[in-house]
Amino acid sequence: MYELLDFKKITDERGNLVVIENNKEIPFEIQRIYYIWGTPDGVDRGFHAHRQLTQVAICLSGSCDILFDNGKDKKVITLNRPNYGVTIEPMVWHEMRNFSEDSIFLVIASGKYDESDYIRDFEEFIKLTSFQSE
Ligand code: T46
Repeated sequence: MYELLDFKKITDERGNLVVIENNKEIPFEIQRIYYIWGTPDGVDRGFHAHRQLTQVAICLSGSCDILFDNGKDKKVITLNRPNYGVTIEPMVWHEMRNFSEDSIFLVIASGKYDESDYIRDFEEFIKLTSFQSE
């Protein structure tokens, strides 16, 4: 449903540095980066799946939880280190919750923004997942 990524830290007396390159630390060609911060307390985001887009999310500062749902199983993971990432795969419903006040949520995406790639209706998502007919 997702892959956890533990980016290599280059640490010396000046602090830490993480390197992210196309098709290396990130398992695709990077087309877009966006980031989210200033999420008010108690506000959740996401609530959609992507048809084709693959992404990697990193909480550069602070923490947040992501709920993943593939139509059959649900998992919640916490991102709370700037050297940890998680893939957001196509056809996985995701909801971001519990953003800390200092959170900076960075997303690296395999494609340009395309609203037609979003499935924002949960019932439609469930219909489109093959698990429903099992
Ligand atoms: C995702 C999760 C993790 C754009 O115009 N261009 C963009 O590249 C993006 C990402 C968004 N927008 C517009 C679309 C909406 O009018 O910005 C507005 C907020 O987007 P949205 O409500 O989709 O934001 P989130 O936080 O619910 O979801 C975002 C990404 O959109 C989504 O792809 O997987 O973060």
